[in-house]
Amino acid sequence: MLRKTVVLITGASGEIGHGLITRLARQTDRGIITLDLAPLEPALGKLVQREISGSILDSNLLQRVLSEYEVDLVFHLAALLSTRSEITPMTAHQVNVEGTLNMLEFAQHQGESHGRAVTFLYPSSIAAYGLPDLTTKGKAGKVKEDEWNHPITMYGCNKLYCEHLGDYYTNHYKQLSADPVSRVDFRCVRFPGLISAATVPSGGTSDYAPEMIHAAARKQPYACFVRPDARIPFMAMPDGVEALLQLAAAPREKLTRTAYNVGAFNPSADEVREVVVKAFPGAQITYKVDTKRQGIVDSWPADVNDCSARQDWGFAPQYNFDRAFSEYLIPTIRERYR
Ligand code: AKB
Repeated sequence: MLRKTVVLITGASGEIGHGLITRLARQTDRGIITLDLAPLEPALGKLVQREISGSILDSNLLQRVLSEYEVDLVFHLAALLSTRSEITPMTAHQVNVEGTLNMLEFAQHQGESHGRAVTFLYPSSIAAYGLPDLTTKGKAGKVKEDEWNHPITMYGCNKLYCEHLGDYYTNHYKQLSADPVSRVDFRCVRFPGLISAATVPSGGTSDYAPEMIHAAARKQPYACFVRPDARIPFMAMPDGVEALLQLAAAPREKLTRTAYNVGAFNPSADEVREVVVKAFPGAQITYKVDTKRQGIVDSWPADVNDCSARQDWGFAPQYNFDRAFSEYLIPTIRERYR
């Protein structure tokens, strides 16, 4: 029996999955299958060929997917984010590392079964960086991919290691065997904090910015857990989704790296607050700094150098700080809570 050729999205019911399914369903004629513990929103469920309920840690389930479908593109989005990972580091390691290893093996076996490389898209994060103190962060400026790779969080360690695992599967897989054949084409975007108008994040440390906006739109008070001057890069979700799709479509020979920084704007927490208060007059946003979560944000760069992504595969975000708020976040979020 012929297997159906499909795109597989893990962790599809999360924030990136939400945007990716909507956008991908418009552009691909291949079916989309999803794998997640949590169900998709009903409207998203209608856009996919099959919604599989289960875990990336379930090898039997992955075997069944392999026998039924010919997958040649994987978006492996399933992960525990940085704050949640600090609460349950062992679970984070299982999901973020062992889960990713399972998915890389799955991709290799898929590729072996149909004879082509499986393109494997992996969202890494600015959490892969770790700057030792604020003076260094201030001096570092736009951090390049190979600088400051000393993450201080479980999640950051998981992400950085999985970037290397992906590189191993693509470039060094079973290098001592007589005839090693890698069937995984691993490509990775290091995302800044992503801000979506459609979903509220959970479990991340960059969540203060999206939480501030969604709380103001819902007329709820919000106490921001970082200092007003805390600064990291952010990106509007449509640009994040576009980055994944662009990198997936890039000719392999153009790629000079495994992991690519992507950036868009990098406001301080107070600059976000100002724009939110202007859009939602009366918004009650105060500060109640959580020194431990602040420590994590302080270890992340204030900005990233994304020249390689721009040069190699034409990354060009559509939303700067002003446009992200005036044309995407504020109107869409306002509509959402009307
Ligand atoms: C988190 O805060 O954990 C994520 C990230 C920056 O990767 N949003």
